[in-house]
Amino acid sequence: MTSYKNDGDCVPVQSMPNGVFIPSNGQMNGHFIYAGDQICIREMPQQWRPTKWSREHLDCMKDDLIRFTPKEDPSVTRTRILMIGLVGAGKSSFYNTIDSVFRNRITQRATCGSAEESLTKNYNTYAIKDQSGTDMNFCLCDTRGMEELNGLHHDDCKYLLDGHIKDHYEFSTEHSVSWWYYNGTPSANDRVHCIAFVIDATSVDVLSEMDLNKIRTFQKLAKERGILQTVVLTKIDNLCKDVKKDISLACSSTNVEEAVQKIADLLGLPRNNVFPVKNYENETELDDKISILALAALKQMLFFTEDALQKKKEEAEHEIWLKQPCNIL
Ligand SMILES: Nc1nc2c(ncn2[C@@H]2O[C@H](COP(=O)(O)OP(=O)(O)OP(=O)(O)O)[C@@H](O)[C@H]2O)c(=O)[nH]1
Ligand SMILES: [Mg+2]
Repeated sequence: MTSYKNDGDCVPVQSMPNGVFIPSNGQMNGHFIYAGDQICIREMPQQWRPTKWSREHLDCMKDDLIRFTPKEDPSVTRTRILMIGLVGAGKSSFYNTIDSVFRNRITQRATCGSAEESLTKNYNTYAIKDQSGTDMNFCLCDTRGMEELNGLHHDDCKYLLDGHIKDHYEFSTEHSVSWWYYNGTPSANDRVHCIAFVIDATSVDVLSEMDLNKIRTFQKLAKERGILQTVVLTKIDNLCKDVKKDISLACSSTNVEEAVQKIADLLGLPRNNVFPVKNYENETELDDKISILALAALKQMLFFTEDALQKKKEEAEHEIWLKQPCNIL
């Protein structure tokens, strides 16, 4: 057992994965900080969203996702998550981040980068494979970013949610989907079950009314269809210097907490539908903390989608019950 100097006191340290220590009295969690050439220990602030940062927790989430099967609606065998957001928000990078975690290396299947216009032009459905090469029971759908003046065509928004748009369709701001890419008989699996609004955390304070209205158009359509709405709040590393250095501080950073609260208020969603993440973008090696935030977001989205499907089923059953002649007064 080692001990380190903590404001004059010697704190016995039990374990130190990635600079995090658990003192033997178990009463305090902390981080090493470097003051000049001295190592000190700073107490870890209270987390506003309690999160575990261990490798065991990461492996556990991976297993949960590999085993995940939608159960609430028997006709749905693969949960479809649609990523919607402004240009450069990090939609394609979020898919790459999830794919990287399961492939055990940094991957770049979806093209990402910075440009004035959206780099992603097509509708791309990405299945994610487990380590045996089998597709898991969820998919992430990437879309063209909504530009300042041009959004997705209004009809395409509805068609997307209802599963009418075939994979690889190239979005146009001028016209809606052509018959070639139109699926006239979508299955339950083709329909969208969860929307992830992908939003750059540093843009939350400066989102224009025009941008918000584009998001709200989708929200209205999602609400009419009982589709779950969530937010993936990206680039939290650019929100706070401490978080950039150590992603595990995301859940104790007041900057991140405020951004989560703000976007939840703007979109009228519960705070726990907002998931702060940092995508893999500069890294060449996996980092457990980045992976933990991404998988926590995905896992919660899938579980909440199950709840939304259950609610929809109950509402449909109630509708049928109401229509029975003996129940009409
Ligand atoms: N620092 C940081 N950069 C990020 C993060 N996520 C994405 N980026 C960078 O942001 C830029 C845009 O990311 P993309 O994933 O291409 O964004 P997009 O939403 O798919 O953009 P379009 O397809 O053009 O609409 C890229 O340069 C990414 O490397 C993040 O969490 N942190
Ligand atoms: Mg993209």
